[in-house]
Amino acid sequence: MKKKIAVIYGDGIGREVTEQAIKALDAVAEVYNHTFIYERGLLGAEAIDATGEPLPHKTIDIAKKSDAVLFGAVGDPRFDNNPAAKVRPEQGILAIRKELELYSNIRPVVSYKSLNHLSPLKLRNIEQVDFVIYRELSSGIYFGEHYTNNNGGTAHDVCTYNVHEIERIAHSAFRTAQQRHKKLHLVDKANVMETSRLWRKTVTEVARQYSDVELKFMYIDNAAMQLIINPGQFDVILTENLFGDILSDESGAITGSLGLLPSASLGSKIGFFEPVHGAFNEAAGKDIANPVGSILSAAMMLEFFNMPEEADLVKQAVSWTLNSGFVTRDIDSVNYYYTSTIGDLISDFIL
Ligand code: GGG
Repeated sequence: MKKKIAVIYGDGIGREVTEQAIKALDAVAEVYNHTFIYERGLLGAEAIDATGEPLPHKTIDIAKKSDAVLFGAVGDPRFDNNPAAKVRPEQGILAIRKELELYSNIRPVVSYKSLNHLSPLKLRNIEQVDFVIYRELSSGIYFGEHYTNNNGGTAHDVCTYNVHEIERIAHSAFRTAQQRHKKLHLVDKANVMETSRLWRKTVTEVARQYSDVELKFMYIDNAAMQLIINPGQFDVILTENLFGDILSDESGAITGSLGLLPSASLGSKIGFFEPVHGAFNEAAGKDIANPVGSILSAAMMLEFFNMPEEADLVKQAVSWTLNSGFVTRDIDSVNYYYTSTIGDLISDFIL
């Protein structure tokens, strides 16, 4: 099979982790006789430096002409607390999600027994967690109006949702729950927020079409605690944009490192694949970042290409590598391996 993949490194450690994912994809291509053609685009601070814009038109064109996008990370401290900055790198990632109509951000959280000692799982005698977060990606407070008035003394971030936006991701999440353990938690703040009450009403309606799935409601504050004390109760978590962003980073603590978590962002056409972690600029260029989140994102891309066997092989390679003690510095600060070494081990296993 032949596939065109847009590669966007973005900022910080984006380049070095994405290069390891490409190594894994190249190994898969060799074993299964596929052809993956890569084309590079710019986004984030790297794009602002080169063109003045966080998402140049050329990148949008490259992405739209591809079957999928493999993305690294966005963010650069030069733009933090800088009132003179007219654009921010993060505007690039929000804009490309809108351009590609990516509304469903899927973040699987699977723990590795050999890393349980790093997480609350050990303390609570929990052997393994395996759940998936469905984060709404194209609306909510991220895309509402952001403005100040009263001479900068008052700030506003507007959160808006409509029924259509909720329904489309709810259907995706329920379909996934049907193929898993048939449990879905809607996480919201319906005791306070009007948008959350619309989520409850709409999701309750959608649930009628999925009578085999058990639907439960949970407030975000409770969900944040339950993820630590009893993560095994979750199968599919469905939530809005901001809550999903926060809960998925928290889930990094459950697996032992945020660097392990992958994601897929899907909409009507193109798939967009990126690790959950951000740009971690302090580590950039040092070959110490964890490439597993990016490599597992490439595995999700293979699933999207309808290559389940290939995706499983990548996941097996990751499990073997971690369970054999080959880990990066975020997991073991004494006996650690470099980003590129982990990438080599994983691609060697695939080959
Ligand atoms: N690879 C994920 C990433 O770069 N995250 C940094 C970030 O600020 N993302 C904004 C968001 O995910 O909404």
